[in-house]
Amino acid sequence: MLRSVLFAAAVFAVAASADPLIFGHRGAAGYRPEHTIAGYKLAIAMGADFIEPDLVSTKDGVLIVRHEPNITETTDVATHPEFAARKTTKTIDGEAQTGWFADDFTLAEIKTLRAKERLPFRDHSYDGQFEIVTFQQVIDLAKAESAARGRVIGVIPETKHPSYFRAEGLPLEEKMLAALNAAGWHDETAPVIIQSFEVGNLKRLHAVTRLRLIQLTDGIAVRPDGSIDYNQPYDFVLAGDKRTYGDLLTPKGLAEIATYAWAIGPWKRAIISVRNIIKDGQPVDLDGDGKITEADTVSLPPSHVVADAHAVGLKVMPFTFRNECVFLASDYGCDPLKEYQAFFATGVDGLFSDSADKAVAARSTR
Ligand SMILES: [Ca+2]
Repeated sequence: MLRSVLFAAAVFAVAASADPLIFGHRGAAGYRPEHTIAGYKLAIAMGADFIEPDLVSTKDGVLIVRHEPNITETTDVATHPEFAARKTTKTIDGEAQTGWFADDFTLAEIKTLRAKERLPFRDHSYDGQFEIVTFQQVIDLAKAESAARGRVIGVIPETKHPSYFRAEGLPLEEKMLAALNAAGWHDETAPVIIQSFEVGNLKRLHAVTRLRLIQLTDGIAVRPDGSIDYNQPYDFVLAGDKRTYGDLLTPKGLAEIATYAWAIGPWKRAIISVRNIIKDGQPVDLDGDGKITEADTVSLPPSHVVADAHAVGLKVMPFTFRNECVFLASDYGCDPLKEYQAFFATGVDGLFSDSADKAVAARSTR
């Protein structure tokens, strides 16, 4: 009797919970070059609730959407002879990188470039077709698509390398907030969530805006046994704070995040990790393709992160979900719907997907 009552209560709780939000990661990065209007439009057409612009600054202080200051891999800049002399080496968050950087180009110069697909195994037929867009263009698109479709399309911008850009004299946060406020978005009722892998800039944003904030947490790698090797927020490195993202995901760390953020956006391996099968001291190539990828892993039981975050009032929205078999643990049998369903079952409140169509399809079968 008691058991059946508990079961009924559990069913009610699941039925009453809100649908997890689907974020179109960099647009529809599984199908179109990332951070392009075409990609964002496709994500919206596929049912994404929010579109995700990553923010970096041009030399003249305009926010454009790119995943990193280094635009070498995602634009055709290397094929422009007039910019050959701009190739340089910079240190970003402690890492030396060589290439072309958004903060060495004016917006007018950026507008002469075209986007290209980053990953070699994805569709390159759209390379060279789409311009690099500003944050304002993404806001305008979300508004226009919301009006045209009669449903609200949210925007979930990420401040990329905020300490780096502030040190360069091109801080992101003030301009981002000004653009969001000018769009009429001021508080937690707005279809806006602001992301950062750094902590300090989110705390400063919390002091000046009521817009929702999401603390991203990263990791370097999954060890063969499924434990995670965690790195640090870069502002912690600069401040001499020794804590890692793993520390932020403890109950104590989550309680601190809850003082300034609405949600966490963890690397998905903090929620469901994976491990290799070890034979003779080596990981077994389960799919026999000659390479060790996530396809050669098996999933571990979910961690306590979702429950611990919910216990302090934080939503949980992990990244990144992708269709390709090399990104899917072997127990999903190369069916991305099974991965989404496994994560939805942990109680996550949203997720970042390169392929919003699959995420929406999986959500509809919850
Ligand atoms: Ca393999």
